[in-house]
Amino acid sequence: MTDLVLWGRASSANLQKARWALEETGAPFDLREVGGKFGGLDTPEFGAMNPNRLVPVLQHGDLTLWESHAVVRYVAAAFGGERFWPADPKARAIIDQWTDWTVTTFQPAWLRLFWLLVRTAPENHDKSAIDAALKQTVAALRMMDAQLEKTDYLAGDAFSYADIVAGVSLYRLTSMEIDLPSLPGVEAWHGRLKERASFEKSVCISYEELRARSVP
Ligand SMILES: N[C@@H](CCC(=O)N[C@@H](CS)C(=O)NCC(=O)O)C(=O)O
Repeated sequence: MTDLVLWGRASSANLQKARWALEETGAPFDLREVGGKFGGLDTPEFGAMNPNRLVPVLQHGDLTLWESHAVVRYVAAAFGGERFWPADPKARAIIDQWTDWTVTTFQPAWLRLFWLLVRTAPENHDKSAIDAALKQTVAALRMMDAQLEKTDYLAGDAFSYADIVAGVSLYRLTSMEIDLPSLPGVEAWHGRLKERASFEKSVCISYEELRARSVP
């Protein structure tokens, strides 16, 4: 029995951030699947937990928390020690910098590409929109690559919260039908993340249930 409950569907990128952070700490938690094919976001009970009606939501005793990054930071503070969110202000500032950049620049680009390619039926694919989203995604990946040629992880030589927030993109980016340029720094970083059981368990998850099908 645990009083730590994570609500959301395993195929959600935002849920994956929270799940990965929890797995990193080893804190026992229950995953209760809601959202997507599981439904349940429109009930009064879910609305009382999260008026935004999105996943993830974390419950820990009397705390109910939504917004994936707030959840990751809470998990880090409550269970992580300094494992992926150190207290040192300068180290934390660089982690926050890469995290904020991911949320404002990298994530909108790769998620748009994912929506255009996977969540839109093939007959409705918009080639020019796909090309534009791919260009933005590659520009962001090149920025990450330049950093990852210098350091093992995004915010330095230690794994951090920034790697969780950016790393949830990797399974999708490498399994979508796109041509990515050679990015040795990003590829080496992906290899390092794959060595973490928490990454494999939380992120390397089929998204086929999200794929838009052609209408026969
Ligand atoms: N800013 C929110 C966004 C959450 C969000 O967009 N969640 C999506 C899944 S990634 C969702 O709940 N979609 C509805 C559904 O799964 O049914 C966060 O970071 O937690």
